[in-house]
Amino acid sequence: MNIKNLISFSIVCMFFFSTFASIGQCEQADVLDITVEEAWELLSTTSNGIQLPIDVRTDVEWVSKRIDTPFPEYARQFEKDDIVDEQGYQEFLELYDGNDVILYCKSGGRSSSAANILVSRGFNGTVYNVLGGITDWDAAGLPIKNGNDMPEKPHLPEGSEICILGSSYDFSSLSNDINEDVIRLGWDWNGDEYIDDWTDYQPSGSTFEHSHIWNMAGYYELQVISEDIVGGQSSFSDPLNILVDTPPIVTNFEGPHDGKIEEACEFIVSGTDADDDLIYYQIIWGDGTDSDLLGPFSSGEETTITHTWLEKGSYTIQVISIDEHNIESDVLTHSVNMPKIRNLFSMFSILEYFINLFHMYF
Ligand SMILES: [Ca+2]
Ligand SMILES: [Ca+2]
Ligand SMILES: [Ca+2]
Repeated sequence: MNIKNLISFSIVCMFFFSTFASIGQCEQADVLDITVEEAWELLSTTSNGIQLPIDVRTDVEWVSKRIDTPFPEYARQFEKDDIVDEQGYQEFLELYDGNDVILYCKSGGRSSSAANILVSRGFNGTVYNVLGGITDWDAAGLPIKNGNDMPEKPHLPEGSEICILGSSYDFSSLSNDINEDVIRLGWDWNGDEYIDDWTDYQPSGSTFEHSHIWNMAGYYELQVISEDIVGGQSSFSDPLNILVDTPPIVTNFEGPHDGKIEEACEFIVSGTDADDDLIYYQIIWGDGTDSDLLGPFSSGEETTITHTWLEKGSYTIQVISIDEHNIESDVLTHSVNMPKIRNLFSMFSILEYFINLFHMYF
């Protein structure tokens, strides 16, 4: 190998070395160790991004004492042993993948190993480890919460007490936590004390909203429960009693489409209600007058009603049915014509005049 070849070979070797070295660096675990003061700086404002502090200690340690940082960077718990476990790791990903997380424990040991597990498994987000853990945090005089009280019973839910089957309705409630912990509300839509939906965590005292669709008619007790981030649960709220019901349908409106003024026209109306509720009818005659509320009738029962128009013209009759819970049907329409002979005659005369004019000139 001459000098020139030797130099070329050396350059190629240096290139490969540097390339592999940099690939190696990219894959290298990259936990960022931070002091408690640096952690507080990150967690006391969102102007430097949102970081989620995660306590990796046991349930008992978590409940007895934890760091106190403001929403939305409030402390939450996920035990180190659960992060080690494959299923637990998947749960961790579902909650926090894509977020920057700050792990802490009592003095930094468990959080360091949990952080290294996350990074080695390719967790998508920056992983910080708090050196010295909650011990140093407390010693530095940073905010701490000790023990836990359960949140207060949530307010009676607000929302419609009569809901139409298959339609979406919004409900709201609120609850306070004496420790000012973030809380979430659990919604039990049918009073069986099984929580059907949880909201996301919000600060204590926030108004929580949730929508729901019932797919079976009947009476329901809607109640909510409040749970703080530490796991303390309130009792259930008082229930909001809700009737889920079906609107009636006007199935038939039978009668003439042509009539004479000052002569009564007779119509037959009937409707049904899937809940077998009693139903009423109201008819808007199109001439500025409405019928009285007719009824009550059983579902499917027919009734007869007459109306007399006093002026010539075309009228659109609107018929609605209302059930005993005041739920209205869709509108059914029926057109009636009270002939306008003279008007029609004059219209035809004008038309005839224009046709003759056309023939004269073209
Ligand atoms: Ca922040
Ligand atoms: Ca609490
Ligand atoms: Ca009904």
